[in-house]
Amino acid sequence: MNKILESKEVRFKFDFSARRKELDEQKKEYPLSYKMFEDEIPPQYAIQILNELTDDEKTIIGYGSLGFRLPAAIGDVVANLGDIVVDSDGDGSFIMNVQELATIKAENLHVKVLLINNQYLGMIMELEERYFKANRADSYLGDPLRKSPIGFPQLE
Ligand SMILES: Cc1ncc(C[n+]2csc(CCOP(=O)(O)OP(=O)(O)O)c2C)c(N)n1
Ligand SMILES: [Mg+2]
Repeated sequence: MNKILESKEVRFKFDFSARRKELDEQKKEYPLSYKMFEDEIPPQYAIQILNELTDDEKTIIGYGSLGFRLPAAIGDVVANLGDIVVDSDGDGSFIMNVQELATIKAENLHVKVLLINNQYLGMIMELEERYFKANRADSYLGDPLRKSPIGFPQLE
């Protein structure tokens, strides 16, 4: 791989300033807003607090492919890309590669996890609500009988 990269003279550019500028403009145009529901923690609130508690430059989070973020966070720690590495993950995404907790333990890596545990493949549930009369197709992640919802351990 190294030889290929060298021979093709691939240049890695880590200058995200244009994208950051674009995002800053979008944030002004579409400021974050959400409802609070008594004891429930809206995911937007959790992410907002994460942003407040950490410095954007040093916190690495992932978007998009499920199952990607936990292993990606491991890679970030190993590559020493951030002082604080947070895997901010949905429960559906997290369980896709949950075995990597063993890697974190074995290698004693300082990966933090902010788990948005809503017991659902939430985006799928929204599509079911909108287009399929709320007919569920394995989007619920808990006990199918709903007697005892699954829980996640308190990770420290
Ligand atoms: C590897 C992969 N498989 C399927 C999808 C399609 N997909 C997008 S969001 C989603 C559900 C995500 O559930 P969760 O991680 O719990 O997040 P939530 O929407 O509940 O916040 C799925 C299945 C995807 N993005 N990546
Ligand atoms: Mg979820």
